[in-house]
Amino acid sequence: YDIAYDPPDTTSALHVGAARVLDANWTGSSTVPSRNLYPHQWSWDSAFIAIGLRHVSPLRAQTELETLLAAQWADGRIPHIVFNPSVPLDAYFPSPDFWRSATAGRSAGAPCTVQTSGIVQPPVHALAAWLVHRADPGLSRARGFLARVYPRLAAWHRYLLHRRDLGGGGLVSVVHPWEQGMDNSPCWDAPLARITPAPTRSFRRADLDHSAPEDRPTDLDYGRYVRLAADYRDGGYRDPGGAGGGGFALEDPAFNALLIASEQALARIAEELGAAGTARRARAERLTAALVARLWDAEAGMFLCRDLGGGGLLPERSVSGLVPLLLPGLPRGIAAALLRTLRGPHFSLGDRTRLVPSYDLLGEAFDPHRYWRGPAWFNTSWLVERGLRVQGEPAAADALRAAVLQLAGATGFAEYVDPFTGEACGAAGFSWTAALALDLLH
Ligand code: 9WN
Repeated sequence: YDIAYDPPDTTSALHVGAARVLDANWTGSSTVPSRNLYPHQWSWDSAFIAIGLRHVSPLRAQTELETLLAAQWADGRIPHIVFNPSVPLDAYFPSPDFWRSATAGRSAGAPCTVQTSGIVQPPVHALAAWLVHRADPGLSRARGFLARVYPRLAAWHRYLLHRRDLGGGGLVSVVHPWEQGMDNSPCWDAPLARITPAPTRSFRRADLDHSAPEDRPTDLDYGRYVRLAADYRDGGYRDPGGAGGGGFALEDPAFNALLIASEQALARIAEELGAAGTARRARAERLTAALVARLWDAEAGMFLCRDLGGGGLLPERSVSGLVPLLLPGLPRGIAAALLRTLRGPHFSLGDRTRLVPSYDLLGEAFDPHRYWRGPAWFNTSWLVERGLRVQGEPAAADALRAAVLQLAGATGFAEYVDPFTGEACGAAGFSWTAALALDLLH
């Protein structure tokens, strides 16, 4: 027995490491996802970041969301990027001079005080706002946090539900792969094949200055991303603009499940502010029914993406189709099937994988290193961890939580990891990895 032996406290080391990443990536009013690769503010990153940051600084977490919401467009959309004017134009592509929000987005009500992109990202924000409030209700009330963000969050949901129901079935559509957040998912291969790529010489990618080409989307992917974004911009960012005419329009399970979870959070926020949450809860129920009616595939045992360009339900299996586990209102049989799929050969959680792979291990397009075509990401694993708790699977949730914490620390808070080996891929010191590890520590 050695009385001087003091085993290292790995929990607090992880806490300190994660808090350091968030400090290093803090700009004074928001947090960049990664200093080199993503030097501006991203929409769904900020929501995940706020969820973790609330454990370190509830004030900074509130500020993170307030900064993002200050860039909201008059039509209600929250842009997927808010640009930092002090970052050089060539540090990230596409830069503000590509999006031209203040001019091209004028009729959609883009702000003139700040430059933004014109597309959106998944609506995690109301959920984040509610969780941030809960971390320090006293500070939140003293600053009028919820009272100030509520109208903006309500307008955001209104935009999605009224301007983006391109399929007419009650769900929200995305009009660009960057909107869904899983940029090069094999789910988009078929619908993207219809898009004529912009010539590679017409733009210069900045991402390859900071990360390995084999971990990133291809030049051909980028040509199509650029074409779609430029067409949307040239149409004044008007909706509906993506569907029909050979464009790109899809109903995605994760995007819609996050909207439902956020609508439930908005009901709680309304009640906290002394209003009624009943209509929002009823809407969340209707959206859940639409999700099941339009995107559930009993044979696949999971939710799939619907291609509004004529492709119907797309056969590719992505982690997106497991995210609806988050929803407490999911029919029991569907939740049970999703759990079987998560543990089965396509995702193999708890068997061949410890974090949830982004794409089908048995899929033809599976690649353990290429971005959203197989690697495991921390935000989707966090969502599935929450989902396992919602569905009454605490042991599986505990195992996933332990894996997130261990791999976040071991990889230096990597952007994503090889789903079999846990090897780090993409950027290091990635903000949402640090933030969501912090959240699971608490
Ligand atoms: C395009 C910031 C963002 C994430 C996305 C992720 C990646 C951007 C890019 O980085 O997308 O929006 O340049 O590749 O796919 O989910 O929000 O971290």
